[in-house]
Amino acid sequence: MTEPVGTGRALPPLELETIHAFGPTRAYAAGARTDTGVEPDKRVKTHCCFCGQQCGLELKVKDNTVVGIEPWYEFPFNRGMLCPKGVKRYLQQAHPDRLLHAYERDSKSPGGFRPLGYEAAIRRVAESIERIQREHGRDAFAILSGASLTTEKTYLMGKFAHMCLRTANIDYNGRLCMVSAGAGNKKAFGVDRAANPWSDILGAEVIFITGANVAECAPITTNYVWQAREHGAKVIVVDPRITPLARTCDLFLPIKPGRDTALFNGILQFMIEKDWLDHEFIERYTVGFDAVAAEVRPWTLRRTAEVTGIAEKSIQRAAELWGQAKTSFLMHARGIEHHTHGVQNVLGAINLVLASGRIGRPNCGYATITGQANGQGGREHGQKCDQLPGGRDLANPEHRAYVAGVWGIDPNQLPQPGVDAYEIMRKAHAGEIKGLLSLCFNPVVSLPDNNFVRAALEKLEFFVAIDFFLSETARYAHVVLPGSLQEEDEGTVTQVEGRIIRIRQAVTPPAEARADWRIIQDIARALGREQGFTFESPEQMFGELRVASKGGVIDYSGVTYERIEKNFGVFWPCPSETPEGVPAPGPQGTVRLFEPGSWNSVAKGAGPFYFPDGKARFVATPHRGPAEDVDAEYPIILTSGRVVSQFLSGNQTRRIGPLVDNFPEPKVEMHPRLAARLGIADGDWTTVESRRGTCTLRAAVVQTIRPDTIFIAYHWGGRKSVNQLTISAQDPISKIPEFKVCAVRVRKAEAAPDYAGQLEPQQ
Ligand SMILES: Nc1nc2c(c(=O)[nH]1)N[C@H]1C(S)=C(S)[C@@H](COP(=O)(O)OP(=O)(O)OC[C@H]3O[C@@H](n4cnc5c(=O)[nH]c(N)nc54)[C@H](O)[C@@H]3O)O[C@H]1N2
Ligand SMILES: Nc1nc2c(c(=O)[nH]1)N[C@H]1C(S)=C(S)[C@@H](COP(=O)(O)OP(=O)(O)OC[C@H]3O[C@@H](n4cnc5c(=O)[nH]c(N)nc54)[C@H](O)[C@@H]3O)O[C@H]1N2
Ligand code: SF4
Ligand SMILES: [Mo]
Repeated sequence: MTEPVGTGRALPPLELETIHAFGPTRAYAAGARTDTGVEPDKRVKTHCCFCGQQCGLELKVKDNTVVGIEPWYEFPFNRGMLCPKGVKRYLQQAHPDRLLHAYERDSKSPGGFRPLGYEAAIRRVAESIERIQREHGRDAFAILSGASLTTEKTYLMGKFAHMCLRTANIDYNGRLCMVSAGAGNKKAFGVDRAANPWSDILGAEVIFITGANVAECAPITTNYVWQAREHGAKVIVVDPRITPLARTCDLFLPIKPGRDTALFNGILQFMIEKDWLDHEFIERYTVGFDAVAAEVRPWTLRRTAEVTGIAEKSIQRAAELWGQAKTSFLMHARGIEHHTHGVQNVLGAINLVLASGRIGRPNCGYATITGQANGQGGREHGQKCDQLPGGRDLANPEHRAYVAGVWGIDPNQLPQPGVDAYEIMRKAHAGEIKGLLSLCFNPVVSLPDNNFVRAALEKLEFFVAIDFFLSETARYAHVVLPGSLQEEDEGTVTQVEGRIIRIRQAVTPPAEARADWRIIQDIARALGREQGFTFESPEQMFGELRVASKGGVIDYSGVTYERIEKNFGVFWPCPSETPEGVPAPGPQGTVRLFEPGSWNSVAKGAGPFYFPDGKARFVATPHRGPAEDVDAEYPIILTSGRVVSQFLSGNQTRRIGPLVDNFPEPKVEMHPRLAARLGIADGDWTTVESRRGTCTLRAAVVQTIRPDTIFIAYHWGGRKSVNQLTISAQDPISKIPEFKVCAVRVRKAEAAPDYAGQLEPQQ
């Protein structure tokens, strides 16, 4: 039997019943198959569309339809390995829910939308932008963009906002993801990129993993860690939950959510006491150590244990292992970054690395694990609210002048920095922002306190969403435009190591769907402002991006599609030319950052870090608690995150049956002790309440979580969404929301929840 691969016919108007009847579980109930059994007429080597690992794979194509996958063994990062999402990602392209036409909101039509011709839809979008900007000012129209997009598209989005619409207000979904890491890395190193190729993990003696559920969220990295362990590496994991990788580690530190700076400070203090420091490195390549040493002095083992909830002896053991290692690798992800002190946490982690001097050489490294497919490239070239291409700053007059020159405009035409993604919602709620275009973002599911987000979207005079599946957010749009899936377009992304790779087109967009960048250019044309928006291919956009990034910290000027193809990717920075006497980076670009003697340090005649003096910065990290701590009324900590078989807001993976079967619905993970106290048994309907909302889900009683904390995965919308509960408090520097801590109360539900009548698609 073969799986159905989509009917290739147009969907009827968006009748919800129809969509649900096609529900992915039923449509695609299948075992661990990697294809439909259909013989392909074409094979395309490309990458998985989901996480930032960007595993290489081969798509099998028949009659312009993706019919399966094959491993791509030569791609060096994953060598043919894939996680369950990568194995099943081929099931989305011919999915019956695929948007094939534009739609406009119409309360009389079934499902609330009626189809609209593509050209008419573009005209309506352009007229609405024009009217809103004329009546309320340019900044009254905002843009939300995404880091699952190719780098070419993210470059175009920044240019579209800043040059075509001239609005200050563009931001992206990486605001929920990589910005604490980015801000911390820039403060400490002067550059924001994972410092090492992953091959450096293999030879590390100690691997310190904090706030990262590696086995579920960066599954291929697990293999690197395990290979290191085979060679004797000791693995330390810090997490409020015993994650799958933690089950195989040497030392597990069960931290109380929101207390990571205290832990980093405590470990550093113990290292200072024992003099496990690389004095020569600190002296030669860093500044600011003394202030940090003074800051951490009060962090005795006892105090650290009290604040973090970790046993003193475990903290001491972590300091012993880390402090005395000869080679090491520290990595973290959102577990330490999704906090109102996310940047401080990142800096605390970096302080440990700098004090050990173990960075910038083989088997010695540090990384913040990229989240989204293009979580790295998506934060580089101008779609962040304060950014211009090349990692340049919108507020910097020299940077403005350079980019304006490339775009052929006067720098004064460029707006000043705008506000972050959540602030865009606040401004929409307050009536200051009247219009919104959203591409590749599903804020109704993914932003915190999403009852507020819904209310904000309802206030917009005009909202256009571009997606390939009708997301929970697109349901609030006045116009929905059918954009492109990753496999329907080409371009580049930058994966977790900083390696720029090629996404190759496997099929063309069906029916009236268009490549996202064509849609954006069509809007520019309909506005009568097509100058600068007449690209004919992603490669042409890449050509301009190279020039726009030249001389910036994130320099792509030496990167070409050809060079990427030849070398299994190119690592930035990769300038097209270096000053006389300075060695050019090798064919793969700058593979390992911060190597003394690298082209970058020779160019500065100083150390290898990305400040003029070439030195890294120690930054003091005073401990602050979370924005909302527990109290008598809301006594339990809620933290949130992911499961292996679902991806982000779930708009894609909730439609892939085998993935849904793996984990059909969110659950309230709690420790048996907490469950017993609350009179809750495994599987019971459980109501969780915060100051912002309520959510009823089944309990999963597990030994693997702290008794003072519950965990809920966030991949679902509507009444299953944990973001009804979360808090919109943000880090003052990075503006990341505090997804990882808020206060809740929990009780056994009086009755099963009624999910019927919800707008959001159920599995
Ligand atoms: N399967 C799957 N993989 C994904 C994704 C997905 O949705 N699904 N998304 C991708 C994206 S965009 C991202 S950003 C990454 C995210 O990857 P991760 O950051 O690894 O995933 P999370 O589940 O958000 O959180 C990681 C861990 O942080 C822990 N944690 C919670 N609070 C704290 C704390 O205060 N301190 C510490 N030290 N740990 C804490 C949680 O228990 C959890 O195990 O995954 C990427 N990969
Ligand atoms: N409670 C809680 N909330 C969280 C988190 C958490 O840990 N806890 N994690 C946060 C993190 S780290 C992240 S990254 C965010 C992610 O949050 P979002 O970015 O909102 O999640 P996605 O599911 O990636 O949404 C992207 C949307 O764009 C569409 N899309 C994907 N690729 C393309 C494309 O190439 N073209 C077009 N046109 N559309 C595309 C998808 O169908 C989907 O509807 O969620 C955040 N929210
Ligand atoms: S989701 Fe990530 S780890 Fe899994 S196959 Fe795709 S890129 Fe690889
Ligand atoms: Mo993310």
